[in-house]
Amino acid sequence: MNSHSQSTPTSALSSFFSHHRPLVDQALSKYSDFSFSDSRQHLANAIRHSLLAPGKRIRPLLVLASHQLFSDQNDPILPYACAIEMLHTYSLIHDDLPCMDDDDFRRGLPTCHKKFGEDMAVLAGDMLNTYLFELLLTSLRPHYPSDQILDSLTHISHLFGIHGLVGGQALDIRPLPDHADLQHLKTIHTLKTASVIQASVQVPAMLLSQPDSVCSQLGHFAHHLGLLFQITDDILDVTANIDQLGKSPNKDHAQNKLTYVSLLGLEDARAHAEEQAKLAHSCLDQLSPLNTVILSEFIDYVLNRLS
Ligand code: GRG
Repeated sequence: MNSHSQSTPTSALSSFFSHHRPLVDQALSKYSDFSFSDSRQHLANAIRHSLLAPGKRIRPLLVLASHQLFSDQNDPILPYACAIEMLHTYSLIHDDLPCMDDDDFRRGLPTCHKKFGEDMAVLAGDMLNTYLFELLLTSLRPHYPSDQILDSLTHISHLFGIHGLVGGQALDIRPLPDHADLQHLKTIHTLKTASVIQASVQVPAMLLSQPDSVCSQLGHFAHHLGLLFQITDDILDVTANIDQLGKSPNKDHAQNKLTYVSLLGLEDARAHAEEQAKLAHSCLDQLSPLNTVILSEFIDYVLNRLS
């Protein structure tokens, strides 16, 4: 890691976080404010338990930072920022289930199935994964052209399915013994982790009708940031404690999982993180003269994060 290892973001990013995180949290609370007089309220409570738990909100904040490259308005893109957090939360709820990673704690709280039962946890994930599309279809139309909305929804449904998040998870939980190499690890995390970060960064530019060259350069940036995020996740699994992680540490090690640390060792994993950070910075350089200061500080924040 850099010699100035730190847990708090640097100055421009820290004021960006303190201004924008409450916007995301308030909007998430508004969009999940369901009220039923029957047992669906139990499901609504399960959804809010996981969605409003204190996550870092990295993906929705990336959505807002990317939108601000081209627009000074946050309100039109807030539903998309929330949709990405809903997608991410659904994946965490399902990943924590006994049939997958089997975790008891997440975001410093009992996991969804521990508090509400496995049945409700499955449904909470299902609901978030469906509801996010309803939210997007009902809230983006006044602000963005229909063609751009359709292209964006096509793009994200691809990134969230078998060619992205879900496919990466399948590869991760059913590893083939002869595939334990760096190339395979990169494939898993390009699909599982980087695809959601790519959706966060690229879609604001797509909705705002930016040229293909800009959208794809943002995609390259997000790919490297996503891999960086995963490498630091693997490092934190063996170096951080339960208070920093909000979940049990050493899970990957205990489950004998293929990770950057198990494959390369801690030192080489750190060198790989530095390399991905460098590549992400060089992608941003290609976006000149756009003001990429916040995205650039995001890279250093992810590289040096302690939670
Ligand atoms: C079940 C389809 C499906 C996918 C699961 C989320 C996931 C995919 C796996 C969890 C394990 C893991 C290490 C994923 C990659 C990194 C990741 C998503 C870490 C958690 O994200 P943070 O640190 O969490 O941003 P918070 O709680 O801060 O939002």
